[in-house]
Amino acid sequence: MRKLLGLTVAGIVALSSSAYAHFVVLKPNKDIVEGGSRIIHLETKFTHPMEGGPNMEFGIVDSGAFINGKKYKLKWKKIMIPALKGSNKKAPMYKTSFKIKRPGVYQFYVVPTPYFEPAEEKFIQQITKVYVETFGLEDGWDEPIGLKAEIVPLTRPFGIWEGNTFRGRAYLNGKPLANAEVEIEYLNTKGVKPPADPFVTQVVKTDKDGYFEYTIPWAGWWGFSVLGDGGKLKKDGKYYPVELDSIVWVKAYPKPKEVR
Ligand SMILES: [Cu+2]
Repeated sequence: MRKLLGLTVAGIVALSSSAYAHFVVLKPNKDIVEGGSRIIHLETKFTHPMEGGPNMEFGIVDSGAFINGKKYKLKWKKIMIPALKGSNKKAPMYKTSFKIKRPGVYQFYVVPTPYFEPAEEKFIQQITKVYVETFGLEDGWDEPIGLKAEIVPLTRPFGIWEGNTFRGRAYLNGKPLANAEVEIEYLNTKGVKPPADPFVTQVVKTDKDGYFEYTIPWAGWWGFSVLGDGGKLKKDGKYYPVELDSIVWVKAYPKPKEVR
């Protein structure tokens, strides 16, 4: 996925698995709707957000919009995009539109197909959520929606400034996930060049009760991915581990220029 500089793939993976952080990106065109159009546009990709690619193969097993215990289905349109800028190899992304039914906080989620990562000899499946607050009703963002792997925010996941601390609690099969790695990446729309590999993916860990926190350093969309154990899956007669992750995306707004 990146230049290996003469090291074997296994060696590279042992050195730095974090540099390979995969993320399902789930992004609405706005995180807050106060007026105007009642349509929210969403897109999803399976990629490496900070590095800007490559985009990888995936499908959608399940998805929806949750509000007050009610689930609305989403219908996705598949669009093939270059795996890397300018390459002939293609990977899918998906787009959908959702009409706001009533005011409140919508929790959008996607359950992708498990992806086999040959470099790590395992499957990766990332259940991903994003929140949209609509028409002034802010309640409900702190409620789980019953996903197999799920982050429940303790920081309200919309209306966030850069420099705010995002706090969440990770669950796997309904139980708090202790001592797990949390990978954090910026959706790099500004051409930010990390000074060294460890800057690509920020890493924190959950505590014994599944809590984690991270202070968002600059404005933009940020993804939080808690790594979990999803058992094993068979491929070509062999069993491989499944990394079952829970992801949340939040948008941080720039510090106002009056106070910079
Ligand atoms: Cu990849």
